[in-house]
Amino acid sequence: MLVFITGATSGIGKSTAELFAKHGHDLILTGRRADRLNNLKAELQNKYSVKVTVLCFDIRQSIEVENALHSLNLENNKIDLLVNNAGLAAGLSSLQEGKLDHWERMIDTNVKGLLYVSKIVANIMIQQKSGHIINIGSIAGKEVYANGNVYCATKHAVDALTKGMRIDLLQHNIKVTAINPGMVETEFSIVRFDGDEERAKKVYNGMQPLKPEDIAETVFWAANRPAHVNINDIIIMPTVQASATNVIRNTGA
Ligand code: NDP
Ligand code: 8X3
Repeated sequence: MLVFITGATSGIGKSTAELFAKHGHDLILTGRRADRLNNLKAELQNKYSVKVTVLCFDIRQSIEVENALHSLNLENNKIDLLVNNAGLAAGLSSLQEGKLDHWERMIDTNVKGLLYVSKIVANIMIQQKSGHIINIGSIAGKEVYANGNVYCATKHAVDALTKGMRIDLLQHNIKVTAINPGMVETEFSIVRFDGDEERAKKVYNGMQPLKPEDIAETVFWAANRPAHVNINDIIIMPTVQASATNVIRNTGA
């Protein structure tokens, strides 16, 4: 299998890359941090003898996405799986106090970036007459929570786009799946709070969040169902989380 994963420099994308490499699959990995991409490429190629291609680009820039994807030399290879994972939350504040820069980063990355990559890869898959697209959504795409406004809107957009893609690509034998995690400990909260690691740590205080490996295993499972089976939608949470905001914490009090 050839697996294309966006946002593979960290967290869920990186764990997913590691798991597919461990199972012998070749990879195309993307992100902005070239050093991390190159280190991961070297590590996975040495450890698992798979072929790893890295593409360094900012998913918000449609020209960068087009140039990077058109530079791919697929030869006789097919892209079997696209994992649309690159994404972020920026800020956690009321709409009236929100920062335009945060909103633009989230909308441009989570919605427009996902669209730029999906259009090109979907056309490759149409030529191949097969493929599978897995979108990493969120519980924030199923529920709205206080101060989550724009992040929740972008993940609701991912939910809608997943359904739209599934309908549009049905006639082309392309599966479309959404995997929607609750709390996963990655660099997500550090990015959300603009690098404030102390504040990020508090998000997971007294509770056991999911690990990025848990989501990687879910992606791997969904990608490895028989040809006639498509997994439409999964919500996956830590055992101590029941909804976006209902979390049991052991604070030691
Ligand atoms: P991380 O911050 O650990 O990873 C995010 C990845 O996205 C990085 O590889 C980053 O690469 C990439 N990325 C971000 N912005 C851009 C950009 N402009 N261009 C290219 N790549 C970009 O977070 P997670 O692993 O947690 O997040 C992965 C996905 O999971 C996101 O879509 C997130 O919304 C979703 N999610 C996360 C949850 C959580 O609790 N952690 C829960 C539910 C969903 P680089 O910085 O190198 O560009
Ligand atoms: C990330 C999960 O609850 O912070 O998508 O929105 S949450």
